[in-house]
Amino acid sequence: MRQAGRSLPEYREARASTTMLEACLDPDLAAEITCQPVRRHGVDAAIFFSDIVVPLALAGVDVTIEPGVGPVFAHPVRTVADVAALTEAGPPDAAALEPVAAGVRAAVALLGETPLIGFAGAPFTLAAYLAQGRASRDHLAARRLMHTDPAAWSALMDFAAAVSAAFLVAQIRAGAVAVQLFDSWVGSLRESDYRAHVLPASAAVLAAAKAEGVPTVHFGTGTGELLTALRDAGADVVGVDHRVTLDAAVGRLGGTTPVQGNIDPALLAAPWPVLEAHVRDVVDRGRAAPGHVVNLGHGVPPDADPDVLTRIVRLVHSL
Ligand code: 1CP
Repeated sequence: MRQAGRSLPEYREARASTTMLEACLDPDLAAEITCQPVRRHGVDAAIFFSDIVVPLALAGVDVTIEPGVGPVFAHPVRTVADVAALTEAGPPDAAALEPVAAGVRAAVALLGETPLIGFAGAPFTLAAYLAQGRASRDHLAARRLMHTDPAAWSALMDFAAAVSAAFLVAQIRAGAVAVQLFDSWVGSLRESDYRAHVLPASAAVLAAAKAEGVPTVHFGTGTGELLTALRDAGADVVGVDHRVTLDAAVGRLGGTTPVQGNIDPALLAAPWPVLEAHVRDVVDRGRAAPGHVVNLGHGVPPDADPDVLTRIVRLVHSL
């Protein structure tokens, strides 16, 4: 999860002479990078190498991914006129998404028996970048727009949902057998705002994926207060970050929802006995759920030791 490949020397080598977006749109390169963590760590599934802003770029939005920064947009979206200019061309169609579909097909061919998970950014998280123009700490530009101009917000949510759904459907039709919707920054909202101004758009995205017949995972950071809302948006599995223990999350979800998570990325740097105890605790607490996908609570730090990740995978398999 979260730019996991960045910690691998083979990733940095493969990426050496390309920009991030070029790499995402080069099907053979994207497929190769997708397989690297599977080969090295022996994980049970691959996540497609791409980025949440790729379908926006393919919709004609002026965006780059800056090293060490993340997505940067030339024209932050703050007004109805900005939203109108943004959405004029509509979401990317199947032809525009062909580099993504080709990358998924190539990855599926290389992976053999190992399943491929597709993903997309959820409408709020896409809007957080679009409104701010880049990463932000509290996503104030998006949260302001929601309340200062509800009509512009609603049009932005509709567009972001269409982009997100198109990206997922392209990956599913090309061979992804499950998808994860990343609403990484939605934990900045109170539940009432989430349910009123965001959930319908995310529900539309998850419904589009479900209509293609694949299971869905829904994840955000800092979402302890939103776990039931994330489930109510229509997800089969709810991702949990490191802030809430899995048994507590399962309790909040009523005991019937499978969960994903939630090894604390900070502990990857801890002495092995400390990390091992934490991983065992995560697996134990996950047994409270009807299903548990073991994962990190959020992303792999770029300076993580890849051998530590391999050791975690071995330990989890042994359990
Ligand atoms: O782990 C993988 O490599 C899988 C592919 C993947 C995924 C699932 C990438 C490649 N990005 C993503 C999702 C993504 N991108 C999310 C959702 C997950 C999460 O919460 O991290 C988000 C928020 C982004 C946006 C983004 N793209 C950021 C974060 C910026 C911020 O606001 O803090 C960054 C740094 C990127 C660039 C990026 N995306 C992916 C990689 C490998 C990189 C680094 C680029 C590089 O190596 O130069």
